[in-house]
Amino acid sequence: MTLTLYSNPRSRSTIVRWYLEEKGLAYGLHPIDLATGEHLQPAYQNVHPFRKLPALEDDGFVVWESGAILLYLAEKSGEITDGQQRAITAQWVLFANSTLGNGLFLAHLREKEMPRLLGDLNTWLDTHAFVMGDAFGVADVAVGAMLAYGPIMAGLNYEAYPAVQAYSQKLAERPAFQATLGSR
Ligand SMILES: N[C@@H](CCC(=O)N[C@@H](CS)C(=O)NCC(=O)O)C(=O)O
Repeated sequence: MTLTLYSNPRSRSTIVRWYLEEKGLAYGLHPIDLATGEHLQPAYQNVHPFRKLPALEDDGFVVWESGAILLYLAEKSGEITDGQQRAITAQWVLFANSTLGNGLFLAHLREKEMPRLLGDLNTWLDTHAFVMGDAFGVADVAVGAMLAYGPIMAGLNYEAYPAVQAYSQKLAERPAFQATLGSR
């Protein structure tokens, strides 16, 4: 076992677990207790200098930030194979973790940003089965996770955006989702 995910069910480590399960990669969990502040202790600061979850260790190599971890695993699993694909995948992962996440979860942005972002995403998904085309991939984990957290964390619903709602439902039916984010 070379991959160790520093995790807590109430953190974005669950997004990484979803992708690990999708790819069938063997991994171990190193649970970190957020409630007792275990992540704030010096031992964990040696892993993640900013003392946040998640972080991933691969045979002594450490990477943190959930989006960077997803991109690392997409390369490792062979999903990303060339530079342009890497750029477009990073585009969607960064969009999910910054633009979309902020628009959905930062209260001062939501009123202005959420209708526009979800409206445009709805238009995109009207003609794309998955965000990068016909095949499910890591970009769908990043975007799908933000959409899945919407109802859980902010009471959002996507009724006004039928293609977004259908996409989110389609992702939620995946066994790897149900074993991870869907059972949190
Ligand atoms: N943008 C970061 C967010 C990291 C983050 O804020 N993690 C939260 C859990 S989801 C955390 O560690 N919170 C504990 C704290 O800030 O003390 C990522 O995607 O990895």
